[in-house]
Amino acid sequence: ALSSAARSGFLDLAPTVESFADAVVHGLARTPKSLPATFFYDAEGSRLFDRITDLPEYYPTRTEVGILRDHGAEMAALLGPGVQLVELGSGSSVKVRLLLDRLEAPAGYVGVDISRDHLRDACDRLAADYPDLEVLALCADYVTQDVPIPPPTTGLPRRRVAFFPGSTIGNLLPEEAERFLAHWRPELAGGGMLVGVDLKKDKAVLDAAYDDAAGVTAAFNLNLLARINRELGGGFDLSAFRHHAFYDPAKGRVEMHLVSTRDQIVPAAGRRFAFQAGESIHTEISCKYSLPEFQALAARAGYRPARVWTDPAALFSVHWLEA
Ligand code: AVJ
Repeated sequence: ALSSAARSGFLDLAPTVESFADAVVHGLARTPKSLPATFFYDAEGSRLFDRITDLPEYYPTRTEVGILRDHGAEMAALLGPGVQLVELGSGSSVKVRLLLDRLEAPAGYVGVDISRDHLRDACDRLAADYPDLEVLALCADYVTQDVPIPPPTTGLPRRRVAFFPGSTIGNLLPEEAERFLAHWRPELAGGGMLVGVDLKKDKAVLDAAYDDAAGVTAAFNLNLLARINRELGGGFDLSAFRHHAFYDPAKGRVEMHLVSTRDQIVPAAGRRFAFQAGESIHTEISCKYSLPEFQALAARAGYRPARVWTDPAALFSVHWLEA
């Protein structure tokens, strides 16, 4: 029998990652100020995000896991045997296991992530827990790079299926999400994509999900400034910024901001940045869709929206898009 080490590999497409310093200088020098949401996830930010997923107000994670538990067997039956499963953003080891446990003789697993160390850890754990599964860690920027997926060493898979859970696609604007889906379609032809998408709902529910009573999401947002202080010699006074997150029903998205509570000048990354009282740094968007809206977007990207599963309260959706 092959050892798990023999059945796991690593491939580096050497994504060019914008440095945190460059992102901070670019984002804070312009008007309105903004910072890319990708920089939330340092060690402290990842720890805070894990706490967010356990909050009573933050329904997406437990709801999506519930959908995968309740309908995973049907999903696996639909995908069929011999699937090569490609996970985009391989942070969520729990979710993909719910699929892997039910798939018939999967031809292989490919984890794609821009964060090299995180990716290797996640893939090593998966390879250890699934000794019969061929695991490949592929370091790449799955949004902007062309990512050619190597076939499993055992031969061509019956179908290739991308798994993109968590409503991470909501961090893209709708037109960016459409371009992203279109970009992946040729690589998935004959198979498809299984994608988790958060649904439009009552504003009060969404506002609470992104501004929880315990203040964990506020700490997650403010950690971006703490990270600038730690890594870039920043001088942010965290008590002079407040977390502001709200659902904009007209735009169909949650926006997160950090709002300066007073006029101030803050040194960071070798520069000085001026803030007026009430001025904000836009840190994240989280787009929400109705079922027909997302299906129409997927169709414009060239997919056939073949099946969708939701929870009984219709909070969250998992779409099967045939490529
Ligand atoms: C990981 C991007 C899906 O938008 O709900 C959670 C991130 N931000 N609370 C989301 C997040 C604030 C999350 N995603």
